[in-house]
Amino acid sequence: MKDVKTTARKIKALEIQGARNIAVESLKSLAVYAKNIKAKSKREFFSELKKAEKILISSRPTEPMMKNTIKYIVYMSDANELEKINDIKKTAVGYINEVLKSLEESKKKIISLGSGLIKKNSTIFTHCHSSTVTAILKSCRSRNIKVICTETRPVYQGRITAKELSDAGIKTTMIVDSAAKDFIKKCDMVLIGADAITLGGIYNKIGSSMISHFAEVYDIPLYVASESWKFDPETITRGSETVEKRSPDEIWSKPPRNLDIINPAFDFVEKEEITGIITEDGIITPDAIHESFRRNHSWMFD
Ligand code: RUB
Repeated sequence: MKDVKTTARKIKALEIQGARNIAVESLKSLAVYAKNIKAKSKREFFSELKKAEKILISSRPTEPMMKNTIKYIVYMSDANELEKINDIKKTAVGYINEVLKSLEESKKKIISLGSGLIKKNSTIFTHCHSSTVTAILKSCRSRNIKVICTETRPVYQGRITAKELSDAGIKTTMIVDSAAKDFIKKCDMVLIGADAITLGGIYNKIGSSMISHFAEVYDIPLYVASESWKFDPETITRGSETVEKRSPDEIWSKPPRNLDIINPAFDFVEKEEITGIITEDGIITPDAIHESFRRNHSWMFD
């Protein structure tokens, strides 16, 4: 369980950040663990696998991509007649590799679709660090694009974006989050990632809803780059995600006594403010992503 615990700790500490990286690293640690589970029966094997599932999922409650992919692996590995532990292990690891491969494929499709939206000499506004967004932007580096990125308080994931893009030779400007309004106005497009997708919209890094409001006010198209794995089926009945609140220390490590600090990690962008979600199934609306999720992941609705 060492790898699983280390990965969960790194996710909590933000050493691993971004929905996709979190899902990929969790799956990799689960593969190492599944290979080494010492179980005498199928029941014992799945009980151990589910312990790891719980540890990983609870490291970041607002991450359906990690939750959905792990649940898929547990479900598929359990849904067969195998009894020999070695066969069960091989099957589970096989499903993990299959999902990791499919994530690579879907990322390629998203990059290709996203890149099709970005015109020569255009200016793109982004927020936080989304590996999907930076991959799209880097694929357009020969088009003389400019990127405006926020620093992303409180823990500055915008610096990861800024470094990645400027290292790739893209003209990148960083602003403080609260300067967003006047810069969005001058952009051709806002492009952000997503942590979770619901019927009503998407969740992404805190500040995303402020950005989407300004994009709407100034009539700037706002696209979200995300795999359909980020749709959260639990929100079909529950409605919304529970937004994780992070440590007040991230905002002020030695605050005055009696000061209340609240540090939500994500906020909600309503579907009316989203021009399109760039997914492996095409550029679609949040409503359509629900259908695409149901089609691609029918196992969840059995
Ligand atoms: C990261 C964040 C990213 C999404 C999408 O927040 O909000 O925009 O996770 O990223 P944090 P990706 O840094 O708190 O994890 O496209 O890489 O899945």
